[in-house]
Amino acid sequence: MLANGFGAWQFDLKDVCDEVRVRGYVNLRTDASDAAIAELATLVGHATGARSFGMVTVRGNGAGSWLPMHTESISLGESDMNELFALGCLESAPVGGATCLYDGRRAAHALAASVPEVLGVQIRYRSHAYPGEEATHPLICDDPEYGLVLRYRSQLDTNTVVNVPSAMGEDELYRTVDEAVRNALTLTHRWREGDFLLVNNRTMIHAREPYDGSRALVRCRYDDPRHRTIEIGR
Ligand SMILES: O=C(O)CCC(=O)C(=O)O
Ligand SMILES: [Fe+2]
Repeated sequence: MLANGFGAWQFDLKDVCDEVRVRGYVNLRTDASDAAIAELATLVGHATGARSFGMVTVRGNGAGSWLPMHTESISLGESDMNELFALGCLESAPVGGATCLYDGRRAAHALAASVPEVLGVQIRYRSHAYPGEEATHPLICDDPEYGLVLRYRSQLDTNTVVNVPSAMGEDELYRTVDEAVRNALTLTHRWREGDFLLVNNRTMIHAREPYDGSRALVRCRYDDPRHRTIEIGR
């Protein structure tokens, strides 16, 4: 299917599905409005087989630090975690604010080879945003489609390492994993208004750079059990 109607931009929705599965992300373009982003999110959801998505505007005014690297919705269990999410740009920050994507497969393979004691590590994740929610994930997950891949969120008070490797303390564990993730940097996405960055949450880890000024993104989580704001017709 070829989708038209987003200015001069055209894309093949089959390519979008392949790109996001194989490469882990794809950037599309639309107008920088809630309505245009919702329309594109619906088309993409239809093509990728999603049943619904939830849309939230994430608006900020300056941030002096990184948003820590994470797998989206990691406080949900493996079967409920969003497979795909997208960020649509309403307003890009004047300075900084890039979203970085890291290849969780590359990080997992590197860790498994160089620090095999992390293979048994599990981390329990809770969330201030969703009190009561918690899920325990193996740090290195054997995904039926993608093989060894990282499920991860950097050190936070809502993380609990279930079994710290005896040879390393918790701080060293996080330092080691953070470094492996940074070494798997795949994309530094500098935003343009109207960008729609679709991300494979089963393979990619993401983070956000510090920034100055105002910045607004629409976050669409597909098949999110907590937000099914928009149902996608079949
Ligand atoms: O602002 C960004 O670039 C990413 C935001 C994000 O990761 C989130 O809200 O989960
Ligand atoms: Fe996120």
